[in-house]
Amino acid sequence: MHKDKALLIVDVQNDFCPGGALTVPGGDRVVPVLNKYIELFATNNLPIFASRDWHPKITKHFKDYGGLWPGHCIQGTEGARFHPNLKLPKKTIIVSKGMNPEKDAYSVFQAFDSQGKSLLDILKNQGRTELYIGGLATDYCVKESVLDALNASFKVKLLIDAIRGVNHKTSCEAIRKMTTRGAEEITFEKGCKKYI
Ligand code: VGL
Ligand code: ZN
Repeated sequence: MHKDKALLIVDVQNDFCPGGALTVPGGDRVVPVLNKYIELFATNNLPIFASRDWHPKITKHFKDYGGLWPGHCIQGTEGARFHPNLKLPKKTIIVSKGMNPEKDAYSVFQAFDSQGKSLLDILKNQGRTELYIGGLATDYCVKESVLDALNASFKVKLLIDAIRGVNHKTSCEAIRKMTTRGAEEITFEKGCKKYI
């Protein structure tokens, strides 16, 4: 049965796409590919989760307050919205992270839904054991999310055709680390359709 699977779309938000405050090169190119995964999961009645970076205006995550990054994905702004071409179904479960002004939070396992439930609790309640993970950015949120998923004993399929990184070298290193730890690389054409 397929019921153990879920799609997890990481941070496909305007600020991480060209023209955004923290552009990931080619970030928007994951959108049409993710739309194919979305359609496949939706037609098979499998759950779709979308995480978003959801920062307060003032946070230690931002350069101005001691962190690494220019301001991005500030709650309620256009930059924090999902890319307009990402076709998320109404049933998509949206989880938000990065709200604590004192802490960085890259992994989706630090994200919560609108009722304050953690992603891990939701997945466990639903009995999901296998996560298909894609989105932005390969070398930060995708990497930390995949490693946390593996540590929590999920099987992970890394959607290699639907991720993009901030930096080429660190993205290559991230992919190596994720696969070494047990994530399996798949593409939509090779690997996805055959399983679902
Ligand atoms: C991310 C840098 C800063 C990400 C979030 O979603 O990968 N990267 N905040
Ligand atoms: Zn952030």
